[in-house]
Amino acid sequence: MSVLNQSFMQGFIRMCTDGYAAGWHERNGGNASYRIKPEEIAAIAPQLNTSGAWLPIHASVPNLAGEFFLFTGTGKFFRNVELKPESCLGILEVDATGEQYRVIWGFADGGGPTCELPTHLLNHQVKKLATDGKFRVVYHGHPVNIIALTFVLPLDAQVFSHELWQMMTECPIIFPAGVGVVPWMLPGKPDVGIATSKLMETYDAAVWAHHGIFCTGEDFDTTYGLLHVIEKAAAIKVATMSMAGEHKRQTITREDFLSVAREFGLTLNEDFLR
Ligand code: 2HA
Ligand code: ZN
Repeated sequence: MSVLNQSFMQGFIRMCTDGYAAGWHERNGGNASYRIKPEEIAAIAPQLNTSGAWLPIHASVPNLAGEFFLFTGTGKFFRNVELKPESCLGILEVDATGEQYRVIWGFADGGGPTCELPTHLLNHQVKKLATDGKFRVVYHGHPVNIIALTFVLPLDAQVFSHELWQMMTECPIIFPAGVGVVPWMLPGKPDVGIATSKLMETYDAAVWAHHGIFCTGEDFDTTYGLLHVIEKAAAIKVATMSMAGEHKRQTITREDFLSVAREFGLTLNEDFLR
């Protein structure tokens, strides 16, 4: 079966297409990656080309040595992923030291993986360790409302988590750890990757001030769904602030959150309930 017909490829393309339709990927905005399962790589092995050069990752990911990833490409538009997946996407192999990668499929018009490669791989490394290998997806988008909130709320995980949880009853069930917040940093560099991956030890999502958000998860549905839920909660926050600033006539209380936690067996960060 061709690489393009594999179910992981189809799921990845659908996530990109849906993210574009949702408005999170203007021009070449956003990027995504998936840690491919050994059996998925085995199924396409004859179609991979391992003659390419090893290139520096500019980050150290020894825990990902020998792993394979599907990535969106630098300068590629999510809008085009479904039409030209073999140009917009590529499969990478990480070397035995976790310092280098090579392209073994895709990027047919040249180019390579997203400039956020270090952040993606550092996040994968943290999540692989933290979830016993379960998490396989890292997804970055530029959703309007979450970005808007980074101009008016303090850039603080407590405030963002608390406010987003309050906007919809299901939020604490979907992201019980809350969300991390990275201050404005230069994108596409190892430093922002290190800062983000440090937060991923605690959270499944990290807001990037004045830029966007990174979400991680087990599969495409839950990772896409996490970004979707956070952005919807942010939209409700923006709507309430547009009507009444910081004023809330009523809201979900600390006791309400605690009863949700009891009912669903969640451990909510107590600091974020204040
Ligand atoms: O253009 O979103 O963060 C891709 C990006 C960089
Ligand atoms: Zn971005």
